[in-house]
Amino acid sequence: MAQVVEKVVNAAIGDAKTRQMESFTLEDNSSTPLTSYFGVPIAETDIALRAGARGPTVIEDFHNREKISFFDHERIPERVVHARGAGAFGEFKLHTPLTGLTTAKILTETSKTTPAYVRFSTVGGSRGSADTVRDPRGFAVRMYTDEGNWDIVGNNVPVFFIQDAIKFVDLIHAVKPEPHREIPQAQTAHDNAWDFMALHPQSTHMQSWVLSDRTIPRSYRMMQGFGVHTFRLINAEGKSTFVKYHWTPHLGTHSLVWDEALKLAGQDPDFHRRDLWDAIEAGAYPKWELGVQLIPEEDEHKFDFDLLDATKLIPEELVPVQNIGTLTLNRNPVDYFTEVEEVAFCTQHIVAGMDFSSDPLLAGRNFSYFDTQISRLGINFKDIPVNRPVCPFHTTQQDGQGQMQSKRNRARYHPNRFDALPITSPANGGFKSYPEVVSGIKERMHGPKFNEFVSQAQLFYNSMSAPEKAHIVAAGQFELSKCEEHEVQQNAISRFNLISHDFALAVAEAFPQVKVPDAVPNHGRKSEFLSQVTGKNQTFTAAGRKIGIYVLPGFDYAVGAAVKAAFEAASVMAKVVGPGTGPVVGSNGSSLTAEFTFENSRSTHFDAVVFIGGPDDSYVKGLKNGRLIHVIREAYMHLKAVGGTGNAVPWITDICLPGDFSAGAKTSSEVVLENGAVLAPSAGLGAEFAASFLEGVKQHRVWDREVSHIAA
Ligand code: HDD
Repeated sequence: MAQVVEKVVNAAIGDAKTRQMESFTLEDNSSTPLTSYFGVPIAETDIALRAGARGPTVIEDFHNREKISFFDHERIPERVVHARGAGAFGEFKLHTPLTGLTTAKILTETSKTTPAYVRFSTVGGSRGSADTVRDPRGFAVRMYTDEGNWDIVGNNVPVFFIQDAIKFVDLIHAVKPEPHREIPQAQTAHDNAWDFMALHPQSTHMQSWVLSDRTIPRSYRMMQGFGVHTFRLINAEGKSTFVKYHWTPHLGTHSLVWDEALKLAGQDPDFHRRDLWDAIEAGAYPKWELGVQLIPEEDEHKFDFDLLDATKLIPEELVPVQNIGTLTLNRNPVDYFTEVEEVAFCTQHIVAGMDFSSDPLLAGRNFSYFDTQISRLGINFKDIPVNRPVCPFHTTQQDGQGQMQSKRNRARYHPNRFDALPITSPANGGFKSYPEVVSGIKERMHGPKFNEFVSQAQLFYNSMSAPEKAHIVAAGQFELSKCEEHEVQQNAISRFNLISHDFALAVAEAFPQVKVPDAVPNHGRKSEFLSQVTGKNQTFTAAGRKIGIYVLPGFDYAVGAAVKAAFEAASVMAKVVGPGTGPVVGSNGSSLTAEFTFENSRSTHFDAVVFIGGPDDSYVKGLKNGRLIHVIREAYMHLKAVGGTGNAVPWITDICLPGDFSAGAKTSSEVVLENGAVLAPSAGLGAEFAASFLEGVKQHRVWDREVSHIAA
C-alpha cells in the first residue's frame, strides 16, 4: 500500500485530476502512533474498559465506542445495478477533431490531454459477486474536461433490453435473483428473467447479444464500449448532428468460453478486476479508440429503425465509425471505497456543444442517476474527490448533509450586488439546450418504428461465425435448463424462433417437451462488423496476453529462458508456474522464478500454456501428475494454444491428448503445428517455438477445434 501511495504522489506532476485527488489522499501514516479519529493518542486498543477484570464493559470507553460505531456504519447501499465493478484513472487524447460539428473543446482541440476515469462492472450481481458471470458489462467513462465533467455511461453491448426507462424497474426486478429465496446470484439463468424477456418483445435483439460470447469477456481490456443512445453534437451556429459513441480496444474484442467462465467464477472471482489492476501495474496500459458514428440532422428518418430506439444499433455498413481519440488507463486507484465505490456517474453530465436526443430511455436515465447518488452517497456526492470537476466551478447550491465546501461567497443567489455581469451566458461557454422543434399530442406512445423488434436480432445472429452460433445455442440451452417452468422455456424458444428457426430448433434439442413454432421469414442479411471471430474491425494480437510457462526442477533452462524472453519481447505477460513459488532450478543450474504454483493456479488463469521439457525420463515422470495433465487437457478443451518442448512433447501427444496428433509430431526435428498445439521435440528450438506459439496466441482461440453442429 505504501508503494502505491508513493506512486500516486510521484505522479502528482501529472494531470489536474491526479493533483486534485492527491490533496485529498492521506500519506501512509501507519508509523504514526494510533489516535482517535480526532487526534487523541490511544494507549490501548485491544481490551475494552471494564469494571473489574471479569466485570461489565463500561460505556465511557469512547475509543471502544468510536471503533465499533465507525465499523457499524462502514457500508453504504451498493448500486441497485452494476454493484460489482473495478475502476482506473487515465487520460483521453483527441487526434481527429470534430471541427465545425461541436463547440466542445474535448472534441475539437487536439492539443489537450484530458484526465479520464473508467469504471467497468457487471449488471446483475451484488458487490461481492464473481466477475466472469454471463452479463453485459458496464463501461462508464468520465472525462474531467476543462468545461466540466462529461460522463458516457455505456455498456459493452451496443443495444439495450428496453426502449423506455419506465420498463427498467420491471427488467431489473426480473433479472435480479428471484425475490422469494434470493437465488441465483449474478445470473439470468432463472424463470423470472426468461419469463420477462420472452414476454417482452423489446428485448429480442438484446437476447441474441446476451446469449453470445459478448457477455463473457476475456478481460475488461478486451471489450468494446458503447454509449448506446443517440446523442447530439451542437456547433457554434447551433446546428445539431446526431452521434453514437464507440470504444474500440487496441487489444481486440475477445471472450472467454463458457466452461472457463463458470470455473473462474469460483477459482478467481476477481478475475477481471485483477487482470485490469495487474496490467496497469505492469505498465501494459489498456487503450481504446473513441469512435463516432455521425448522422446529419436531415438524415434522422432515413433508416428503417428509429435513432431514438436504444434496442437498435446503426450498422457500420450504413454509417462508418470514425475514430477520433485515444483513451488510456494508466493509474490504479489508491483506495477502492473512495475512488470506485463512491464514483457517481450521471448520464446528464454532458458539456456545452453536446445535447441529448429524445430517446425515452435516456430521458429516464437522466433522472435516475442523480437520484440514485442521493440515496447512495448523499446530496453532496459532488464533493467526493473522484466526482469533482477539475475546472473552476461556481454554484448557488449550499449546505446539505456532508457539505465540505466552506464558501466565501456571501450572496448565494443571483442577481446579486457582487455579480460581474453577465455571469450566465452562452458566450461564456455556457451550456445551451438544442432548440429542437417538437409537436404532438401528449400521450403514452412511441414512434411507429419502435414496434419492430426482430430485424436486428436476425442481423446479429446471421452475422455470427459457426462457433459463435454454437456458443449462442449452448448458452440458450444452459439458461433455459435452469428455468423450472415449462411455460418459460416454451415462450423463450418461441421468441428465439423469431430470431432464427435453426437457432430455436437447436436450443429445443435439450427440451423435448417444447414445441418449436413454424419458421418465420428471415431476411438473411448479415453485417461484417459484428462477429468477434471474422469481424472486419477485429484486432488480433498476442500483446497483453498471459501465458503460463510450466517448469519442473531440472527443466531445459536455455529453452525456458529463450521462450520467456521471446514472449516478453512481444509484450506478453509470461508467468512461470512451478511446484512452489520462487526459483525453479534448471538443468544448467540457472533458475526461472515461479510466480504461480501447480496448486494455486489452473489453466483458466492463462490465455495459453507451455510445458518446457527436461533432460531425462525422470523429468517426464514428474509431469505424470493428474493436475498437470489436466492443465493441457483443459486448456485444449477451452480452445487455447498449448505447447511443449523436448520430452514434454511425447507426454502431451501420448498421455495428455492421445490420438490428436500425427505419428511424426513427437519426433520431428522442426517445430510442429497441429490442432493449434505447437510442439518442439528437438533441442535448441526455443526461439522458433516461441515465434510459432505467439502466432497461435494471437488468434485468441483455435476455432477449428470447436465442435460445431450449426452451419455458418
Ligand atoms: Fe444504468 C448504473 C449503464 C439504463 C439506472 N448503468 C449504471 C452503470 C452503467 C449503466 C455502466 C454503472 C455506473 C458506475 O460504474 O457507477 N444503464 C446503463 C446503460 C443503459 C442503462 C448502458 C441503457 C442504455 N440505467 C438504465 C436505466 C435506468 C438506469 C433505463 C433507470 C431508469 N443505472 C441506473 C442506476 C445506476 C445505474 C440505478 C445504479 C448505480 C448508479 O446508477 O450510479 O441509476
